Amino acid sequence: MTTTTPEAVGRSRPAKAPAVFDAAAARKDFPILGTLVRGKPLVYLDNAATTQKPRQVTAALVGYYETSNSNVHRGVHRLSETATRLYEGARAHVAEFIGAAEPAEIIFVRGTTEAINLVCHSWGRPNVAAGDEVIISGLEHHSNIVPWQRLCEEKGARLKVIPMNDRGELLLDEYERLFSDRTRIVAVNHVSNALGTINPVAEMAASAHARGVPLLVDGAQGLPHLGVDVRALGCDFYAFSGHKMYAPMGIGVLFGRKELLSKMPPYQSGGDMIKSVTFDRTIYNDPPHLFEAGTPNVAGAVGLDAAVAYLGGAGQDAIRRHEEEVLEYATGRLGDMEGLRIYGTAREKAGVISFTMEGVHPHDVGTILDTEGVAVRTGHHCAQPIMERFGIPATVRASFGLYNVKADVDALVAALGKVRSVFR
Ligand code: 7TS
Repeated sequence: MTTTTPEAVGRSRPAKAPAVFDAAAARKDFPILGTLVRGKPLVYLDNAATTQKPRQVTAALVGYYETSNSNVHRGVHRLSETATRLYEGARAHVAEFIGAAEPAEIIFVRGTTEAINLVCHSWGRPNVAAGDEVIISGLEHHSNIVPWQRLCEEKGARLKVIPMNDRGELLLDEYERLFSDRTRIVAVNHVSNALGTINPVAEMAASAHARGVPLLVDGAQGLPHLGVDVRALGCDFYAFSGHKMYAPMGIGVLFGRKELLSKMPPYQSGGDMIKSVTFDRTIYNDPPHLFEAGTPNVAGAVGLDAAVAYLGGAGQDAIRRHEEEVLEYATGRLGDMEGLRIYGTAREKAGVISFTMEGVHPHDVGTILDTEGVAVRTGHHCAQPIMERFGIPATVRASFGLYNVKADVDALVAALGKVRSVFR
């Protein structure tokens, strides 16, 4: 028998977040960090790909399924009311967490990829025509390139790309010059998953708005490291994935300003996005439901809600300071290693170190690190244009989460020493 009540599922947030983040204590919330990989303690440094989940999130998932599981928005029975309250409660908490004006500005989707596709489909198709222009940056993940490229191909529009310098920073003068009277939207990431660059999105939004152009932020890597206040950023759309912020896979969010959402046609069609249907005519529902056709990922939303409570309770500013410290330590230690080159040396950086080792293919580095229990990502990180910009096929990427500590960096450096000894 479980003792969790439906009302207890999801959240417990202290009144005030502490000023300092206690990573050692937080590690105890993540059971996977206590496991062995290939006989060695796991050193998890692949957080940009996905983060691990704290007990608070997995307990919320189990609690939901054991006490409250039901479909939402359709039953009069008790469980359906509870599930609906939890789902809509999650929406309200996410809205509050990111500073949205109201819950209706939060659309639940599968993740960042779906959020960007939704905007391309429902905002892009009606608003981008032949000869128009879309601005993205050279730092984008494929999921903020390919949907825009397809839209431009379909419409006969032009994709313009903001270049970067050798540190991996966007050239803002060039950005200003890319605007024309045909610019329809700007889409840029908050933090680069391949280089860690933090982009000045508030400034970039102000430039776009001065010309009457909306701006979408791909926040997949922004929210987990920096937190976000969408009103302070001044963005029109902000997309993020639950699984990169300690929540389950398969749930994500598109924030959209109400003014834009209210003018957008549906994305997918089916149940829940309608008010009434006859064979002659369908009357659509209002946002956010208009964009959430079909049974949603209710458990995912409950898990996301728990992750939001977890991050809110720990305090995103405190988490950010802790991660900055670990990143700085790692940059120093890796920077001291002979034959190791770091890609992405922006002045404003978060969460990521991409590097190569002279004479060793990144995949070989990753494979040897794995034998030491150290999990990193190797490859192009779904950002091939960045690799092309630097003239390399791939990098090794260590990416940090809130539970990483300096000892993880020491383990990485020791394992890289092993790589060196094998390839000497
Ligand atoms: N945008 C950025 C900046 C990302 O880093 C990613 C995923 C996505 C969009 C797509 O997110 P999804 O949840 O819809 O897949 N990035 C990575 C990565 O760096 N390694 O694996 C996935």
